[in-house]
Amino acid sequence: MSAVVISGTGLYQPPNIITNAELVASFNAYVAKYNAEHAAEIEAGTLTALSPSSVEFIEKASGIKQRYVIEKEGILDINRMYPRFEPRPDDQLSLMAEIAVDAAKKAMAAAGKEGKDIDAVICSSANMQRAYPAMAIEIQQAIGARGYGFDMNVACSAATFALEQAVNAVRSGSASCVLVVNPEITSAHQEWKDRDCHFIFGDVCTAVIVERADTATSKDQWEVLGSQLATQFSNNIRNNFGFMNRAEDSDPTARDKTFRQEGRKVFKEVVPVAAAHIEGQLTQLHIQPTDVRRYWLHQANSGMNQLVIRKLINAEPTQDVAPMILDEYANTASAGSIIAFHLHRGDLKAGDLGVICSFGAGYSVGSLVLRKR
Ligand code: CO8
Repeated sequence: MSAVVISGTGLYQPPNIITNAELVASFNAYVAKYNAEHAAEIEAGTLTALSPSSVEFIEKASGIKQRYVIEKEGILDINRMYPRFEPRPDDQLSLMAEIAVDAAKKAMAAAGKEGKDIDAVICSSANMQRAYPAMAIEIQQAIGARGYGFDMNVACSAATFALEQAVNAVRSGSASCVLVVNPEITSAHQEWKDRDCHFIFGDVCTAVIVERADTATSKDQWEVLGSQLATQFSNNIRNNFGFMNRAEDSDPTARDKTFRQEGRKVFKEVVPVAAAHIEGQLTQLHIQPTDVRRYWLHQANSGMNQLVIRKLINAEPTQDVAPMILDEYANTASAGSIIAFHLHRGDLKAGDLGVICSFGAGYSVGSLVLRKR
């Protein structure tokens, strides 16, 4: 049986940046307007005044300095505060497929593959643009791939969970070369009016090629030594938007129909789970955490990643051991650990070990142990 390798990655980066200063200026203008418009109710105690956000808080609490977004004006418009996208006719490539195709073509070029070489497409992200047909099948057609495609969603762990499906498909022989794409248009389901989370997310798309080692021609190959997935139900990160909303006569614009979380609980509960998950997987593979040359971790909060690394290697986390891309990209849901892997692996040598690990809503944790060939 041939080994299974990751032989190429690609990244779509949106054209617009929103800095923390721009975001906070817009948010605070919205707060001032809201408080002025509701002054009487606030005075009477029937409404609570909104509090302003601050750049200092955002950078200290999260490590985020800016985010990329596909559309910026609608988000910063205090009378709207979400992106403005033109609806597209059914015969035009949908936006989610478009960014996925962009990232996919870059990953295919890196792996030396054409559409005809790919026989499975998995589109996996924290939210899908539509219910059906599957985004993956539209992407499959757009890149000229063979075989089959399907969508899946495990929120922030969507990429690692999809990679395990890709690895298993190649191992079992149901596919020989799989494209995994993670188009994350988080700006459309982020809650930009909520001070607790308005700074967290950014848009992006990542793509990964997984194939049999004996078909791989890329100079940059990463053997997948193992993958491990775990889930445990929690309501601490939740979004109730869905096809039942209409039948339940619930308001599709209500607060529970966009991203919401108990951030502090998530922080406390997920760090030990993620560290134990990685350690457990490494133990099974007879690898010490300190033998791992690089950890490409989920990018939700710089403090979280520092704690995970400290628990694992009992040393100060450095950019060399666990590179952070959060400051530039913010939290990009499932794509974060893959962006880190995409941007920060060129200096590793044959034989070096690395771990990709995601953690987030579900709760969910997914990890892959890789060895540079
Ligand atoms: N500006 C100024 N002050 C603020 C702000 C703000 N914007 N927000 C809160 N504060 C204040 C609070 O009011 C509070 O004040 P006080 O102490 O007086 O009560 C104080 O700051 C501290 O507030 P918190 O306790 O909420 O702040 P934390 O230190 O916990 O930091 C974080 C908040 C950054 C959110 C932090 O808790 C965190 O990062 N937690 C981890 C979250 C995480 O990893 N979540 C994963 C989500 S991603 C995922 O799983 C994928 C989901 C699907 C994608 C969805 C895409 C849209």
